Amino acid sequence: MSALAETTVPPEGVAPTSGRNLPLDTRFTLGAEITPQQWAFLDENGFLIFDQVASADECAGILAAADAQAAKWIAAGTKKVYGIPLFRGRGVDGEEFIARQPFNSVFSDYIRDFVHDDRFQPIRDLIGKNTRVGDQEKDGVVLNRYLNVPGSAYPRLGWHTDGLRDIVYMRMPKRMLNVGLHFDRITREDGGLRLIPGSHKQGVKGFLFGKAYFMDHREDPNEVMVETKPGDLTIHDGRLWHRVEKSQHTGQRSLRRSMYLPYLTDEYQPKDENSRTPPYHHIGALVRRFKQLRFK
Ligand SMILES: O=C(O)CCC(=O)C(=O)O
Ligand SMILES: [Fe+2]
Repeated sequence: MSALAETTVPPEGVAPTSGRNLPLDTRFTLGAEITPQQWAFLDENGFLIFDQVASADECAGILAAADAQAAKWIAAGTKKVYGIPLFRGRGVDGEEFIARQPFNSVFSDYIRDFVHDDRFQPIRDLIGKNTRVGDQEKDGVVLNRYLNVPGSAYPRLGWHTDGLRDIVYMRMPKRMLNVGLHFDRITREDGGLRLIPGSHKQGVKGFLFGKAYFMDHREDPNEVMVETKPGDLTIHDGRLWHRVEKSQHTGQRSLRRSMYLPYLTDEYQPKDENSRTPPYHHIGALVRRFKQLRFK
């Protein structure tokens, strides 16, 4: 897999072996630095869970800001922002609902300040030197709202790696870690994030053909469910296979929200009103339209 991503580099002078055999549901604490144990766990398993990195007030502030922006875009009939489609579906009462909302840190100072906060510096250092927040690049800071209701655009998300997107952007993926903030208490019955530990080390063939991208929703014997509390932060390697399972509940009780923070190291490529829609979003939009037709 060396052609697809640089390997992680351990902190200087450290032989990080002690994190390799920890239980897969280990919850770490984010401090001023990534510890050798955390580094080793990430290298071995391809992910890390940090316990409650955001406070309840911060979670509420972020969601309030994103919801206010969503209401504006719904009222204005906005379909795309900087070329990226808003995934629009139905909410709990059949109302218009944005399931995947890009560029949140451009439209809210609160979210912008949060994602630029110093507490994320250790994570930025883990990704690379001179890591920046891609506020206005790729899809920006993305908020996902999963809901299990008729007509939902996004009750679940099939197996994928995030690195494939870079291939679709027509270049080799850089080392990429996906950093996700979680807003809801999620246990197995609530669906949520499932991932295959160690699958980031599978080689190019596994990365490309390990599963049918986004089509396959089946449970994997090696998958791990990631339980979250509001404010938890997860990191996963861009080559790791993961999916989001549908909630066993319906309606408001099924709501799950996650926000992904793009920390980037590659060439600066800001987007604006004239940016084109990347090809994979055209395909995604067709698939969502097809699924929604079945509910009509
Ligand atoms: O909602 C999540 O936690 C995962 C989302 C995801 O995998 C993605 O958007 O690529
Ligand atoms: Fe993903």
